[in-house]
Amino acid sequence: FCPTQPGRNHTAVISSSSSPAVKFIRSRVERMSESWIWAGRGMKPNRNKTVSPQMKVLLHLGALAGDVGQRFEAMVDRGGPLGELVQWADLSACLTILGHNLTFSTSKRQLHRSHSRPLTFDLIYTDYHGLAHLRRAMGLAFQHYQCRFRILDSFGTEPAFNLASYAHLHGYKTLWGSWGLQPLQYMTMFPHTPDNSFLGFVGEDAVKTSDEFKPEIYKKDNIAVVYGKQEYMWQGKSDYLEVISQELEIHGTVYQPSGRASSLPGFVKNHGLLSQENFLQLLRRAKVFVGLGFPYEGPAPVEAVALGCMFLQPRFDPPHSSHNDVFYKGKPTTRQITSQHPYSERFVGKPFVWTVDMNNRTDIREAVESILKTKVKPFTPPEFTCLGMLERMRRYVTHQNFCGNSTAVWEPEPVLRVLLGPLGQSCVDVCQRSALTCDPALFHRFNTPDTMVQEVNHLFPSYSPWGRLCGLQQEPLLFSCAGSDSSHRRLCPCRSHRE
Ligand code: U2F
Repeated sequence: FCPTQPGRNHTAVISSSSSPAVKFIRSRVERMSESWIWAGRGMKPNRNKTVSPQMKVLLHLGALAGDVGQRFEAMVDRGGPLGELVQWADLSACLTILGHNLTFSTSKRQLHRSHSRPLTFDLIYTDYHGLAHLRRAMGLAFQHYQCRFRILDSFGTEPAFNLASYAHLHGYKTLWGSWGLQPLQYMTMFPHTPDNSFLGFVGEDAVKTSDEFKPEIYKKDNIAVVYGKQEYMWQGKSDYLEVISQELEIHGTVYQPSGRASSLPGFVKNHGLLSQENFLQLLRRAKVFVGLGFPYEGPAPVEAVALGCMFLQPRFDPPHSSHNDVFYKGKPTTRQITSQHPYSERFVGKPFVWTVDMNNRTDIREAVESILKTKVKPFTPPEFTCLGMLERMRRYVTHQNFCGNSTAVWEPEPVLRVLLGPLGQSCVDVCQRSALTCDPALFHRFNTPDTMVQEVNHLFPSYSPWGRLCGLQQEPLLFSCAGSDSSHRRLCPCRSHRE
């Protein structure tokens, strides 16, 4: 099962295999195995033609362990979040294809067993819950070995929240942050900020293992599938759905507890929560996938577009953020969420993604009419294909080394363009406006103590027009592409990138 590096041994220790979460992961990996193998065979050899060393990797799924795990497991078959499981499944398939040796752990107890004792691994992928388990299991060694950790962190952790002392002093203390890791050790579900590493998942269609497009598989009925596995997500959305129902038959996949009457609008054809395979089958028949505003930033819209649907979703004006939204409150990010799925809105866009004012019937109706006049082919952004994920993970595993003194700079070193942004803009925005990307590993090239004052401040290096002061960053852990405020003009390390 290892086309890229034949002859290598793999042991994937999958425990508690009867748990609903592990079952979900296992069935996803099995369903997609052909696509993974096919993509593995299609990978170009490493630039320098060397075989990268086989790593001993521990995957510790902290969210499935202990009391938190019991609550998570209980929700898997009742409409609870599955996005994280999608990522774990794809990460384990991807690392297997790359030839690494995996051990899978889903309980605190397993961390004390000899086959999964953390100290014996080159790399440890875990999540925020798992970090706490590892600290307990590793004792004093935790500090020493933390450079080997990689944290699956869907929504991201910005540098200002990561450094405990700084977060405490400046009001960035949250429930999750403050571990003081390198910001690139946090791996996100979408490319939120280049301060973190973008892990992603695979959205492509497993049926399409070769490049040819088979239109007969995607024969569309006049139906819309609504995004929302639990009833509460539908509350207050009837008017919006009613407008859509004038043109399309509305289908749902909402978990329905037995013996309880449904509160969904009468025009909805509810299938109940479906297995992932059946859910994807339904999307294959649908013209539109309809976002209700929650859940935020999940995998389903990418899957829908990959299966030839258009995604219709609400715009958030004002944007949602940790300041005004209970879900983001306490998350270590200052991101402003402009719609249910900002990645799709920004990077995919029309004709695949339509973002509307949910309270404006004319806006909704016009979007639906335009959608019905539009034909799209299944589309998967390259970064969400098996091949894209394999290439990205190979580069991370080979080049990201947080254990030495070196900062992770890609080879060959990119050309740096230093841009001075306007007040209030982050370096993510400043670089993006010039079709470049911010690279936090390049801050050190111009953050040199010539004439500038030095300070510990996640907005530095920057220029403040009021005091006419240039400021340098003193603490490398606070180099931040994401930081912005209205009194600093950020000085940004931008470089070109592959679209
Ligand atoms: C996100 O979690 P969710 O689980 O709500 O994310 P979704 O985008 O809804 O989908 C996760 C998977 O569930 C599958 C579907 C997706 O791959 O194919 N599925 C299914 O198997 N059966 C069905 O009937 C319907 C969908 C996000 F990922 C998390 O990080 C967040 O915590 C959560 C809340 O924002 O949203």
